[in-house]
Amino acid sequence: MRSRMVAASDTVFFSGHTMKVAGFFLLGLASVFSVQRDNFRTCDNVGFCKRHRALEPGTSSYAASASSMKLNPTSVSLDVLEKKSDVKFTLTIFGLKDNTFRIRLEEKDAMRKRYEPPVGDVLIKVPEGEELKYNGQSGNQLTFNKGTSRVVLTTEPLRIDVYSDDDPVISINSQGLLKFEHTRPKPGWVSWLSSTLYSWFSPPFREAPPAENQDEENKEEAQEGEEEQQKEEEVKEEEVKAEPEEPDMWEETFKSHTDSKPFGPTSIGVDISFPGVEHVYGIPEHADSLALKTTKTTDPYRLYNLDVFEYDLYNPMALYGAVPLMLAHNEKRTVGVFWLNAAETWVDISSNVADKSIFSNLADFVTGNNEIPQTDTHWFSESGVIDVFLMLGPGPKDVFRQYAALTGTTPLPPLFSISYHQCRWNYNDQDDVRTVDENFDKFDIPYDVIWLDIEHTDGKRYFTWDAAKFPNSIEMLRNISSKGRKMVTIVDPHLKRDDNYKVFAEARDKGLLIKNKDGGDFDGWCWPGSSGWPDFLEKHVRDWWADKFSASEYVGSAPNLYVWNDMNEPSVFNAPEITVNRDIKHLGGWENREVHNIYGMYVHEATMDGLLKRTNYQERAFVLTRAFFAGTQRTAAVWTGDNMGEWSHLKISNPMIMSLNLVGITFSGADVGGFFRNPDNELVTRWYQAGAFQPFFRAHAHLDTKRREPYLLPDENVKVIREAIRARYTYLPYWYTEFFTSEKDGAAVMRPLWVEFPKEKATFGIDDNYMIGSALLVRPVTDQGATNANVYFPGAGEVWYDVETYQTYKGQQEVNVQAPLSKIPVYQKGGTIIPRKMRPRRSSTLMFDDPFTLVVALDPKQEANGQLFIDDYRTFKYRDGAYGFIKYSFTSHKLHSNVEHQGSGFTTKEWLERVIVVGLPHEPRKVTLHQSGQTKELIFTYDSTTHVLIIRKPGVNILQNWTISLH
Ligand code: NBV
Repeated sequence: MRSRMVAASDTVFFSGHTMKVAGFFLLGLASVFSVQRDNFRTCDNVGFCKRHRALEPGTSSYAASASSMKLNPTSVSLDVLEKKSDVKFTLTIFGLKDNTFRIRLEEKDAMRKRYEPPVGDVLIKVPEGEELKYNGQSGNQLTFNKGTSRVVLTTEPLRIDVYSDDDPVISINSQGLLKFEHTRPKPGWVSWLSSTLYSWFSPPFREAPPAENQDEENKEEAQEGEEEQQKEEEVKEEEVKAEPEEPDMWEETFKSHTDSKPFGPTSIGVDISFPGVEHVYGIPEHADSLALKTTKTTDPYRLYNLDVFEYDLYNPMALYGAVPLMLAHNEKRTVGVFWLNAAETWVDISSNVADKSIFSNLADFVTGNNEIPQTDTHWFSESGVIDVFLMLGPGPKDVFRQYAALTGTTPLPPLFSISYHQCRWNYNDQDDVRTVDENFDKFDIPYDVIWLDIEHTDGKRYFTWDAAKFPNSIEMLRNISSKGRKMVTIVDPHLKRDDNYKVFAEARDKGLLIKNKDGGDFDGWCWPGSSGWPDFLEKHVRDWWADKFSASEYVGSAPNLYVWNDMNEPSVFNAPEITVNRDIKHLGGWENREVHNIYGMYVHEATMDGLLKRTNYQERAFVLTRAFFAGTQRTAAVWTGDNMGEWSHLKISNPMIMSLNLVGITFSGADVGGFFRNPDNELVTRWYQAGAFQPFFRAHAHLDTKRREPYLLPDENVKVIREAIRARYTYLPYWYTEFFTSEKDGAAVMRPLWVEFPKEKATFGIDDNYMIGSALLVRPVTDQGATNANVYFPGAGEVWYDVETYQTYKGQQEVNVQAPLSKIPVYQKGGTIIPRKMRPRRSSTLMFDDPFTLVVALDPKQEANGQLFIDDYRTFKYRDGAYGFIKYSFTSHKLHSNVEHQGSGFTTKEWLERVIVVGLPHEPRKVTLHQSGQTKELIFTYDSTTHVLIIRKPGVNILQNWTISLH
């Protein structure tokens, strides 16, 4: 049984636990575990989705005028005319640094400004231009060159083709699906006037506002003005040729909610094709396979930040976050398309290969066999402008770098945050926290962070504590801090409407809350009951929020307390689709429909700023967010929300997290164990094994679930889970180094195999094997009762080593390996060197000074390379150079340590306690260490069956140059 909250007229939300809020009734319902689909709109009941989807490929009615061309050193702009309506647009093509183009299409004489995320918020800066050379006109085609790429613009019908080294790689509007719903007066002057008056109160409008208080005389003038305006409108209606109006253009109703749409239809859309490509990826967040599917028989993939309760798998429904970035990949090349738009967006995908297999008869299929594959995508958003970045790779890591140059990277997380997190809704009180903390020690299981969910507050008033349950939070925080541990508390963005709740009262009094369509403070329902939401789009509101995390404002907090932002889509129980109404107003005058997908990012950004402020930006911090957008990676880690304790959800966690990694959100994970339901011991155990090898590693569970802290399981499971968590800790130096390099180059940390083996077609559709960095291959077991697993070992000529047994596997083959419950199939690639720390401790902080083990896995040429980044594991001093970066190479029987960077007086106590050389065919006679002109003989053991050499106690400080020779 579980409970469900329903409004009188409308099912609004499942609370999942018993609570009573005025106006709502709680019903106990028998369990039917799947999403309540009718809470969410499908394309069929979204006006603009229907309108764009109904377009048939064909000739575009848009034409560019070559004579209007304005050439600039790094860009070109032209007038574009939509011929049915005579509406004019401006098309601009920008050449950008590093094999990137930008294409913008804006309405020329728009009645109302359209929202674009301010530079600095999504784009980290104005992207750097690069020379775009005009190469002349031939017929109706204009060509522009940049490096080895070129853009061919066909003026009529408008079409843009992008070539890389003479190969066509991206084509825009080749199917003629471009549709830009221009701003227009509402049909009928009365409603036009009312929408205009309405518009006068909002900054984004072009028209100057009228005098504030019209007196009687002015009224007459106003009337005349109205008549004039009416005439103007008639003229305009003549100028702008009549387009068929559809009923949902000026108002839309979903369930009991009516969207007033004062500005009418404003959507934009266009088709983008990838010739030669069969596989496209990205555009999270969806609970779907990594390689995106054709949407011929489903809805398009939807991007609209939503709190979807008990989400279903393998479908294109929207989830909590949105990143409109797609990667298209084939054996030759990877390209990326970033659709910079914060409004609701849908993406249709069709493929001449996939769709053929769905629809065609056998004959078609056979005759079509030789066709070049092509994936066609169709993007449309409810508002905004068309602003598309084309990143031409040519490799996956080039696209990561190109996208990182636009939206930034994940800053190096503090070490504790990539360690293990123990969460639950809820740890009930201080005693509970103490008991959990002690049990981890008693059972020798490391953990770094314990989390508190909403029940820890005084009546869901964030930044407060329930005084009866947490009478002395400072003492509690001090206790865990003595073992280097931290706490995370939840801070949601809804503020209880309670005059005595300081945070709310302040927000209201200072006018910081989002408004309803009529201008009053928006009042919605969430955990605390009637609530208000700060308008995080405004910098001054974010600054105000950030200050709430100071020690004096967040009473009972301490420096080792970090924060979790949930419900920041935002989730509103009694509003359409469980989020704010589209026509609510932000303080800058924007409607939520224009900015919806970016709101959550501003919430976590302000939270991160608050945490950093506490130490005057000296110590790094940690924030977890549920809602996200392009740029989220800069200030928060992401988790995949309310999954279920089911095998299928364990399985999908891998492609979902990989998908986030592909779009720069490298620090991401899923609730270990599954949020809803009671997973059995086997599932919990397998989930720990998977989570230990995913970037963000946190166990979490719903309030109504049975306790499942790892030590509560039967001995057999505790043992396996302990090993999995410990394995995570041994690999922390490797994770940390990967996060450091990813901060620089934006590379995915958890990578699909094709990122490392881009030419190997067999990897393109693989969801369940992945790489961490370029050295570790992981294949978590995600099937109930499985004692074997199929592992795909990529790379012709590569050799892979089982990290526990050192058994070897050749590349480019699938092998069914033994995987009993105790086994996590993890393999190190021959040719790599991985730094580890093998001494089990209670938390990562206690490992700061621990010695390293280097695992040298030799390739068939008996060579290997690796690297290690070290710093103080917690501050920003590494940005001033206070860190060590060491390169390792093994060649000609010698292992070299080469300190590439040691700066700003950085030193460390860490040292080298062991070197394991794997794949060494013969036992050496002697092993010596050479350092600063001195030679020392080292003790070692060699196993001739596994071909593993273990060299003991080189004893050197880790930040030194030395050579170990095998004789
Ligand atoms: O705050 C309660 C939960 C939280 O535990 C979970 O992780 C979030 O995704 N929260 C959602 C609200 C309600 C869930 C039914």
